[in-house]
Formats: sequence, structure tokens, C-alpha cells
Amino acid sequence: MDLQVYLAEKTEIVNKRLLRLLPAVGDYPQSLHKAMHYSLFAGGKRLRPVLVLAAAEAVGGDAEAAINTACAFECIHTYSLIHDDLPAIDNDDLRRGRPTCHKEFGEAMAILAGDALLTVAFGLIASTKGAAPSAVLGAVGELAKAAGSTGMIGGQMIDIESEGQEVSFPVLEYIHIHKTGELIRASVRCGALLGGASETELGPLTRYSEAIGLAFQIADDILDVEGSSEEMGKPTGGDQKKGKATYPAIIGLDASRQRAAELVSMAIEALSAFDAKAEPLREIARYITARKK
Ligand code: GRG
Repeated sequence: MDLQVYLAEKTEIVNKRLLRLLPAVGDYPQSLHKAMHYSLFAGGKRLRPVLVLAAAEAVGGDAEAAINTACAFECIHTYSLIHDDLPAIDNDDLRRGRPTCHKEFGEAMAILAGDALLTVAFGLIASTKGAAPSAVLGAVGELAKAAGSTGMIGGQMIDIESEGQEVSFPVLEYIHIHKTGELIRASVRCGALLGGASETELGPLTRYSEAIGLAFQIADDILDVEGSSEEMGKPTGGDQKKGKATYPAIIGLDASRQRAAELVSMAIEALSAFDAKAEPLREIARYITARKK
């Protein structure tokens, strides 16, 4: 299979559905909807929604059952980026190759656009058609936990508290697994649940998602050291300047590359009992360490 073609197809499906489900730019209050659309359609890779769709596909599920939840993950992800870029957190001026939301629209608007994207996400899941109600409820619970204080926000908080500190390896792993890994794990699990996965399928898919979630953040750390600012759409080297806890800073670049490669192998191995329908998930795992942005 050609992953780039697969990603482009799924991205188009997700973008079309986001446009259909979210308030339009011209809907009142226009300024708020403009800011939400600005960040949501800024050219993100759509990794999390694609994972939702690919996991549903891997268990033979119907794409329609998973698509609204796929969109919900992109809304939560975009909200986290908008808030992360704020002056009170990372104070970044560029994201996805253009001015960050607060640079373009002001801080109050960026806070509210993020809040609105977080809130709408749960409404999108509730509007799912074609999945068992128990699976929809399961997806709501998974996303709430993954995005909350014992998930992404918890990881972000420890990340902030660790800035400029000497960080132990277990704390570094806690930050990466929670800040980034939890949302990726939940993307796969929600797609699988909505696709009608059995318990036997959910276990290996969870192991897959945990391995790629951690590999993704390690790859992101490596890209911040050696990636191109142009391809990344933001200045690189920011982690070191901010004294962030990263894999390269704590175990070095070579060991970081090795760990990311091991995790990708573990992820692919976890899917050994799955047939060709899981090929997109296998290709996504390979892409995570090969990507340039
Ligand atoms: C809620 C303030 C707040 C933060 C939550 C996710 C997060 C924690 C902060 C965002 C900043 C960051 C570097 C997070 C790590 C996860 C990560 C690598 C995000 C970038 O994801 P990509 O590469 O981005 O998928 P695109 O732009 O392609 O969607």
C-alpha cells in the first residue's frame, strides 16, 4: 500500500467531515469561528484521526461509525496546540508554518477558540451514527481520560514543572507517555471500539498504540534537534532553549533513535495476528520515525 495516498485520502475525508460538522466561519460569533477554523485547517498531519479510521478498518469496522470521533480527536489535538503556544505556556509565534492562533487573533480569542474546540469534540462523538451505543459511550470515556489530568494535561503539567530541572528517566517517560502518548493510544482504542473490536483484538491494538505513542514523541524530540525548521513549520531547537525534558537531552541522540526504532518494531509485532486490513496501521508505525515533520 502507498501510505502517502492513504493519508491524503483519509485527510480529505476528515477535512470534509469537520467542515460539515463544525459551525461555519460565517456563523455568529464569526470572530471565534474564524479563529477555530484558522488553527484547525492550518495543514496538520491528521495523524490522530487517521489512526481512529485505520484502527476501525483493522477490525473490519465501518468507517462511518468512526469518522465523527476521528474529527473529535483532531479538535482536541488542535485545542492543545493552541493553548500550548500561549505566552503563559510555551510562548510560540509559529505553528504549522504560520503565526500561532494568539499571534493572529489575540490571547483571549486563542483561549476561547481552544476551549470551544475541546468542548465541541464531545458533541461530535455523541453524534456518531452506525456504532453500538456502548461503543460510543466507551469512546467518550476513553477520550475524556486521555485528554484530562491523568492523561495529556497531567503530562503537560509535569513537563512545565520540569523545565530547567534535572529530570530522571521515569519522569521523562511519564511526560512523554501522558503528554503525547495518551491521545494516540485513545485514537487507536476508540477507532477499534467503534469498529466493533473484540477483547482479543483490543489488547494487541492497545500495545501497538502505546508503542507508537511513545515513539512519536521521541521522534518529535529528535526532529527538534536535527529537523528542518522549514519542514516543521516552526523554529527547531526550542526544546533545548527552554530546558525541556527530552530523550536526546537525557539519553543522547543515538540511544533515542534506537529506542524509537525498537518501539516501532514492537508496535508492528503487536499486530502479528492481524490480516492485511491492519496494513495501514503497520505503515503508520514505520512512518512515525521516518517522517521529516
Ligand atoms: C492542553 C496546553 C495543553 C497541552 C497539552 C499536546 C500538548 C499537551 C501540547 C502540544 C505541544 C506538543 C509539542 C505536544 C507534543 C505532541 C506533539 C508532538 C504535537 C504535535 O503533533 P503533530 O506533529 O502536529 O501531529 P500536526 O501539526 O501535524 O497536527
